[in-house]
Amino acid sequence: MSRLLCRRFAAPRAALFPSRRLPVSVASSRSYATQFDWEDPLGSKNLLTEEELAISETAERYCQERLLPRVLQAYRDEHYDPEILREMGDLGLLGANLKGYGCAGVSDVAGALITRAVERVDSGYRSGMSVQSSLVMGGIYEFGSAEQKEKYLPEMAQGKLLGAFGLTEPNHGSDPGSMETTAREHPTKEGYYLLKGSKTWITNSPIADVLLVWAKLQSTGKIRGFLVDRKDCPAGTLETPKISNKTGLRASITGMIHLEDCPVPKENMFPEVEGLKGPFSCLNGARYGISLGVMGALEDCIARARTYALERKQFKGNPLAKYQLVQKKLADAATDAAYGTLAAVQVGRLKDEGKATPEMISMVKRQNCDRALQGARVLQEIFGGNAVSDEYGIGRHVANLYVTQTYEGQSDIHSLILGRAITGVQAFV
Ligand code: TGC
Ligand code: FAD
Repeated sequence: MSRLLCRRFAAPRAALFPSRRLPVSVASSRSYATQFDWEDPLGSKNLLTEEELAISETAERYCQERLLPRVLQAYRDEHYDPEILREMGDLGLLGANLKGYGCAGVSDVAGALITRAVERVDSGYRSGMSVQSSLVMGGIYEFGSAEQKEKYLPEMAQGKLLGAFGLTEPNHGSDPGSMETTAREHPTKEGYYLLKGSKTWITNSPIADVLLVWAKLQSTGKIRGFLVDRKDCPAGTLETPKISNKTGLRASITGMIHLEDCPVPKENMFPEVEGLKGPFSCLNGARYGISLGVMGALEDCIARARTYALERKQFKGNPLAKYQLVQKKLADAATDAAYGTLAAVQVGRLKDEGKATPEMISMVKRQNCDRALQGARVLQEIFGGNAVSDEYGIGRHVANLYVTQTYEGQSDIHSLILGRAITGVQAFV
């Protein structure tokens, strides 16, 4: 019999069937925490290790002290400062859950706590980091040759080499399997492929030193991953124009990738992985990071709306916070943030133990992005006309969260992934 069961059977009858007069010891063992923490309503901190709490605090401090003061102007100017990735590298925040190559080797949960800290400030800053850490470094770590890992990972971990991940094309977003970008054997230069095609909506592409481009090998028709090293591309074979005038994610930099028979050495191709398994495996890590990341954005919306509701007075000098409809908006959003956080931590724990499935990640990515966007949109109402001023920050989160719901698999696409897993019936074809 387990010790837990022994204790239960040995318990006094009154403990199992409590009367009105409970013994003091039983009453105190069933007592409640006195203080409800509106910033962590379901006590998710209790699920974290000391190390994870310390990492989270370091990341939160950096983000609040160094990123928050820059974001308003960066968003207005649609400017991304690559120095940010170098600062993150100095703190060990890049590729933090990878082991070796100068990476911190922390848990997946800790890695996601970093994304939450960054996204509390701005989803665009988190985007720049996710692409570097999960999509490019994660891809090289999982599928790169020993030489590719040695060559790229240490400098990427320091933010000295910047990465971009090129999967989406102008004609193929949700359906990357139909991509048109190709790689063919160089007709005259042995050991080289020529890459041809266009990618669009690519985070970091205008500033990236190394672009992980997914292309179909002409000889086999199979998708392969290529590390396109900008410094080695002859003039006119690689262009990465910036996409300007975005309505969301303006503090990140987004662009296209045009490849015009760009020569790439064979040793820059991922040696083994073929097909969509390659890019989708990279996406598992990034989608997981987003699931906790967007909870940071929602929490920031809650904090901002709560402060505003307490300070703004309408009708007989009452703060908005006194009104029931306003309280319900805050209660709904806080509940979504608390549930979403617990779910993301649980999936991260399973991921750390090798027990997570891609469908679990689809579930938390979809749910948390949807609830964060919905919550932010409703909380925006509390600000009335002032929501339209960028200085209140809420409109920026709403615009950003639309993008998080769209990229890395739009929410309806994740519904179909889940629907397929539940029914066994494929909805995509
Ligand atoms: P499907 O038949 O489902 O799968 C093809 C092959 O891929 C394997 N696979 C996975 N492997 C690992 N992890 C996953 N999550 C995987 N999902 C699928 C699968 O086992 C199969 O392998 P094999 O060996 O049998 O060939 O392929 P499909 O074409 O039917 O896929 C449909 C669908 C809708 C699920 C898929 O195309 C999809 O997820 N579409 C969404 C596209 C997307 O997420 N794009 C993201 C672009 S990158 C980006 O947005 C970065 S933003 C970054 C930032 O700024 O933060
Ligand atoms: P579409 O595929 O055209 O879909 C449009 C709508 O139709 C969506 O709502 C979708 O859910 C729906 N739809 C499509 N197919 C179906 C179906 N079968 N059933 C039901 N509904 C369907 N990509 C990269 O590769 N790398 C990046 O770094 C990157 N960064 C990005 C940064 C930003 C700011 C943005 C906006 C996008 C980025 N993307 C990136 C691209 C992103 O992943 C795609 O936008 C996304 O996958 C959706 O593709 P799409 O825009 O072509 O939409």
